Amino acid sequence: MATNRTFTMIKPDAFGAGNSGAILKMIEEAGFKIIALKKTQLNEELAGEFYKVHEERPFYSALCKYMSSGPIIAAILEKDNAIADFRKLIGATNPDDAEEGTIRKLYATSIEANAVHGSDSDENAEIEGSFFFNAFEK
Ligand code: DGI
Repeated sequence: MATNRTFTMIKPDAFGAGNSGAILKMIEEAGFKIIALKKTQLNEELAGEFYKVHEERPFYSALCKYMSSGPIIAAILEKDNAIADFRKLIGATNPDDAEEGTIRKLYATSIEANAVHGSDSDENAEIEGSFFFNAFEK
């Protein structure tokens, strides 16, 4: 995957609340092009694999349960400076700390149910995108 790409998920809280359309609209209006997109649902094992880097953190088990608790939308996005610009658009991990107008400020309900995922590096964007999409889909 090119370095101008990032990977996102609309998490179970935001999907369940019917906010997927509004969030995708914000993403497109911010200049991101949708390269790949699917609705799916993780089970705990797959969520555990996706978040393996957090395996030692105290919230890991709760995070895996939460991320497999309902449908999600997974997407690969493209834009110049995609990683940094998308992290700015979604805001801080904890919605209490997120800036006004960010996706998490608008739609997240807690540090765990924080509406969206955004990759934190080019390398992780590639790994995470490939977790959900094969070579023909991206
Ligand atoms: O890159 P982020 O999603 O902003 O944050 P991260 O990579 O540090 O953590 C991944 C996810 O794990 C985050 O979106 C929500 C969850 N998380 C992070 N810190 C906490 C947490 N969940 C709980 N319950 N408590 C935490 O302190």
